[in-house]
Amino acid sequence: MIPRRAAIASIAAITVMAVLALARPAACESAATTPAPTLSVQVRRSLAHDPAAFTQGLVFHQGALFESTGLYGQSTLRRMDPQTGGLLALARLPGRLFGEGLALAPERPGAAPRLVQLTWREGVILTYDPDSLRQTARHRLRDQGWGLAWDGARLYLSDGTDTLRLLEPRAFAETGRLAVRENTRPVRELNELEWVEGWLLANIWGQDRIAVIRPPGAQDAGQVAAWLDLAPLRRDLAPEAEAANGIAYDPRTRALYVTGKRWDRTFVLDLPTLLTHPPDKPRR
Ligand SMILES: [Ca+2]
Repeated sequence: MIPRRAAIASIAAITVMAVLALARPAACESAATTPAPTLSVQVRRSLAHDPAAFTQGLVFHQGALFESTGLYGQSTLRRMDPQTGGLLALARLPGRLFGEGLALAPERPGAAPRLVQLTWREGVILTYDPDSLRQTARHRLRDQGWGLAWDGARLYLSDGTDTLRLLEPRAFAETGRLAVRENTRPVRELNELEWVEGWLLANIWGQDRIAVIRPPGAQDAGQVAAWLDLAPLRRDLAPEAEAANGIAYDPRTRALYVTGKRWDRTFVLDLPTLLTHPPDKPRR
């Protein structure tokens, strides 16, 4: 026989469990259908950008902006002054290579970082000395290359799908994958990438917004936490400006540099508040 007090406690526990069981599907459904918030951006200043540059990659390193541009016969690697946007150095790619994503990554821990430039469909990754823009090596790339970012330990490569490939930095072998979702919806055509204070940022092909993605090791890895709205920047752009595609980050000034294909300006944005702290770790 169960004592009366224990019986009441059991009934109370069962009732709580039943309420939780009923509440859970509704909570999940709500979370699965709520879009990630769209955040407005604050423009700090803007600088000149070559309106002929078909931007595919942008990265900041030691006081300079580096850019990769695409199109056959027009692809380049550039170093620019981040104050004025003025061109400091330029290297041209062979006419049969279409330049794509760009990142700085050392071959091994402790080594000086070298520039790593993807090509679109040519199956080639090129590396360069960032000071001279002299090509130092050539590697094989499986499938297409779109965007590239370095988090200090591994590279993230986009290829136009909803899934990022994780690569080790020596021979660029694949070590993992990250499927990007907004709730349950796959986020396709991920393009230019940037690693910012523990978050992964991605342009989406043809859209004036940047996805803020929770990276591997964070809670809800692969989920879009927010969108950065770039649409208002169009007001200050020539009508010829094409897709937004170019994100770089200067951690010293906490500034985001954003530009796009054939944009005549590069915008320097304040770091959105969400990005001032790294994403949460998984709950235990
Ligand atoms: Ca970038």
